[in-house]
Amino acid sequence: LVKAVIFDLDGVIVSTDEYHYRAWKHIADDESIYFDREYNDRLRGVSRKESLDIILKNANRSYTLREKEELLLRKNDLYRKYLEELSHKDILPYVVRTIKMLKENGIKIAIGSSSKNAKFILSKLGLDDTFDAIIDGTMIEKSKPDPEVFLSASNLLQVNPNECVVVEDAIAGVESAQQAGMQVIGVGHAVIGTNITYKVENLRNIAEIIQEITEN
Ligand code: B16
Ligand code: MG
Repeated sequence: LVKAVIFDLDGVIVSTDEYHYRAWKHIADDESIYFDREYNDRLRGVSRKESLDIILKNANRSYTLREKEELLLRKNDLYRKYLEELSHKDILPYVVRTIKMLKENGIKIAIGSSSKNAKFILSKLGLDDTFDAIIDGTMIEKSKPDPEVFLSASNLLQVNPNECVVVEDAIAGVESAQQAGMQVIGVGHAVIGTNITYKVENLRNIAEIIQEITEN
């Protein structure tokens, strides 16, 4: 039985993954560190701090804690500038329809994001009052692939993990959901190599997939 669907935010509800990429690319270029879209896929679902550590693996010198703090601030400032421009029209295709369908069927919905900017993004999209629960990067100790974010969401919803379905675009997020004992629907190119049953390009057929999971 499916009683709740927990959505990842960046890359599932909205294409902020592209803005993360541009902001990190800017930082990497300034520091003369190699960075491309393939590297960016490794940052999906991973916290800001851990993302920087992954990027700095390509640097030819080491960075002090203070320098790292400064880079993190700069990256977030750049990223927030992109976020300022967000509005309802940036919600990805089929998202609004999916949310409506789930609500009509009495299925609870939540957000499970590693981002500390999640609430700001949701308000920009006009989705602040849409979800039954929101767990974001400010509320967790361990980022994806740790299951904490999704377990906290199911806890807040008061739904058993095995009755939750997670919708994710990141390998780290898929692992997180699997460790939480939840079903996963993978979205987009980054999860193609994972061993999950359901992989989609967008949320178009989510209703049918949830129906299938319910019947199994
Ligand atoms: P912030 P999600 C994640 O969000 C992003 O996928 C990841 O790229 C980012 O580093 C992380 O949030 C932290 O974001 O810098 O805004 O705190 O996909 O879990 O919704
Ligand atoms: Mg994501």
